[in-house]
Amino acid sequence: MTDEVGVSGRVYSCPCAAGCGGSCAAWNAPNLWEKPSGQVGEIQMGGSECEAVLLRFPGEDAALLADLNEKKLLEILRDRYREHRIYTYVGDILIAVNPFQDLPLYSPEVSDKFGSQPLGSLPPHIFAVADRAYNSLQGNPGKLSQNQCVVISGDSGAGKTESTKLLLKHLVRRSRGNLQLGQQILQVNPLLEAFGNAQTVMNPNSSRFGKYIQLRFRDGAVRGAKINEYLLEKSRVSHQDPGEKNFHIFYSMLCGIPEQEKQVYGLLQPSLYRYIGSEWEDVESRECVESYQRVCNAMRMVGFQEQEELDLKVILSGVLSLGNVMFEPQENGGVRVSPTAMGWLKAAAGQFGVQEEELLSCLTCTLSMTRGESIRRLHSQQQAEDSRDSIARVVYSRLFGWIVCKINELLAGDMDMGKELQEIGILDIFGFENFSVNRFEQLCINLANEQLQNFFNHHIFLMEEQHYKEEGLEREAVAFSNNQATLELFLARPWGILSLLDEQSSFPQASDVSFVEKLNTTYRENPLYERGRGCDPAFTIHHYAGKVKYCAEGFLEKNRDTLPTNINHLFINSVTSLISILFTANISRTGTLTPQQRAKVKVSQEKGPSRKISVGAQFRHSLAVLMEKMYAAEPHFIRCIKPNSLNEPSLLETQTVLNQLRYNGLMETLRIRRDGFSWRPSFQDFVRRFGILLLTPEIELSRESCVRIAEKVQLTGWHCGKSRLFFKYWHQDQLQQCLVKLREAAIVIQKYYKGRLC
Ligand code: AD9
Ligand code: MG
Repeated sequence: MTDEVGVSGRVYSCPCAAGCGGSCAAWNAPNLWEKPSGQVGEIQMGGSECEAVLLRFPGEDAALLADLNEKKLLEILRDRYREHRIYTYVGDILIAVNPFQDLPLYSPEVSDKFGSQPLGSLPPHIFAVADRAYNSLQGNPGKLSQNQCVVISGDSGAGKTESTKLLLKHLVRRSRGNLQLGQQILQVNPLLEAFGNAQTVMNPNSSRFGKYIQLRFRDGAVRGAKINEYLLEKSRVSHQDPGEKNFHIFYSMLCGIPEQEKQVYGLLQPSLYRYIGSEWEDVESRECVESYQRVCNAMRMVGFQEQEELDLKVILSGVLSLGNVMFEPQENGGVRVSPTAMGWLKAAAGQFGVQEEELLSCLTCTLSMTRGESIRRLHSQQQAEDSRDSIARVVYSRLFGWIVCKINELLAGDMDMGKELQEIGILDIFGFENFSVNRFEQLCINLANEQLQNFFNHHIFLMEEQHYKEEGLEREAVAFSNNQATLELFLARPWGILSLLDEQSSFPQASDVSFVEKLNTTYRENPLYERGRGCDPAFTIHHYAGKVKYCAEGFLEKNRDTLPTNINHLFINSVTSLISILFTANISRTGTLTPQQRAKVKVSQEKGPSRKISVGAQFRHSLAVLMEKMYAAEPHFIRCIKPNSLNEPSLLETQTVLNQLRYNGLMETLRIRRDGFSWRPSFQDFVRRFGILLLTPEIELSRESCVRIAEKVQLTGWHCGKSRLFFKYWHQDQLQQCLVKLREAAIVIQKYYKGRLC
């Protein structure tokens, strides 16, 4: 007999130790002997001996283990990972360690098994999280149903997007509503990934946008879905760091479109395009062709009309052509298009459906109105190149927005307004980023992660306190490393980083340097801020996940996101109807444009530009809307862990994992378990398990019995709530030892009497 927290395959003996063959009362008494991870698990009777072999692996819920520390958690994860057990719970949080290989864990049979078994009766799994959300959506007795949200977080390449797909797959299968809609929800993914994902140094299929997918249900059946997208990394269109690539769609289009068809879109040799760059040669693969086919199928399924599909490819070709337009300085201080690049300008204008001269004018000069007079300022070479790249980026990002609109139209399903829908939201947002050079994009991404960490803290700690309150326990608030101050550093008005950035962005004379100077003076005393060293404008922020140094070059421009003047006007009047739609103000609400809408837009254009909202302000707003939704829902957390930086299967690097456990709050969660009252058995469960310690044949399953037991074994520092007891993790050990001693005494007595009888 062992009381050690178990190991899979270990033989456990019945405490009676008398060869009862599994028929005695002790064997059948639940929880009389410690079973690994405190769960009954699957056990197999072991022959004539009264033994059981534990089939379930231990540590499935790390929070239930005594003596919890990061070393132990790491060991558990490593041992489980070795056995391809990639999922582990820490309380109600699921840890998912990326296997980097296909495991037979997600078949329809497994999905059905999860759907049909009681929660908690099967090993940790992502499907179980989906089931928990789905069941909670239906409401429990005495509890109203509430919208649910699943928050998936982790480093780049940790498996967030794969987890999202698995959740969707299981939910769609379980809900068995509109089958066609269910399939469509799953099938739009190749389209989203083709336009929104790219190869990075961290992940060959990295999502370069965040998304919140809302699955809508009525009577348990899925009735519709909506995708909200955040912060597409549009700078990637015109610039990729070494080892990185542009968005997948460019490569799959270039190798997927048959040669003879390419001229329809004006597409040339892939290696000629600057925006594709030197990374071309290794991408011409069958996989690329297949992915192009998947994208085309998805477009048809989403309901793209033939003309729209054609326009879309022409516009993408236009982006590539525009990228090749080069400039050279002229004596008058302005620029002209290099003679060798004139063909590219012509091609881009044709592909965008606009006049070549007008496009040229948008690239080479700025027009402004002063006292009714139109003033023309010539661009420098740098300004002309910036204009070119910003047009390419805006076209691409609007195209992406339009695709998401089309997808949402399709997935809106049959949601009639009569009856309210319930919702499960799944958040797959880019992980915390800390590169050698961190730009404005990283600042926004890391702010989103701060916000999520704050949400996580709020939920975990608030729940803890709420639980104590409900049970009538007076307790001091649990201490935790609160990142509220960091969030305020970003979001406070009027002195937060985003506000100061907006303020500086509105001054025409301000620069990235003056912005950083402003930060330096404002946050002189702030321990979360460090001024940058060296001559480049830079600053460092202490994030919950570590310090990040931001290079402030380009911050103001990216925040302003200025478009060359007249580009809106030019594109709205394009003969390529999709371009015209993309530059219409209400693109975010509808994917198509009626002639009336077109006329209305023209009028508003003539009235002059409306006040433009900065990128930072837009992001702040969408984050606030998202958080509002999430705070109103019941959350479920999945923490994805990247086991190694090489993206290799069966390799778990201790330090890599430890860093992630530390900064994504898991160690903190373990600490709450340790410092708080992590073990909270109900009165009944406690008496059933430890009542034998009172050595009385009949014992009531009551509060009084609990108190008697605890007093008998001289426990200190525990509390009694209204329906349950509150123990520290080590109390369980103490009680367990008492049981062991009792058992040993029983064995001695049995032997003694056996000997006497013989
Ligand atoms: V990023 O922040 O978008 O750069 P993610 O989304 O966290 O990142 P992703 O889901 O793309 O990572 O996973 C990276 C790769 O890990 C995938 O392309 C798969 O090859 C691999 N992966 C992730 N999860 C699983 C899994 N459950 N089973 C098998 C997986 N492979
Ligand atoms: Mg992803």
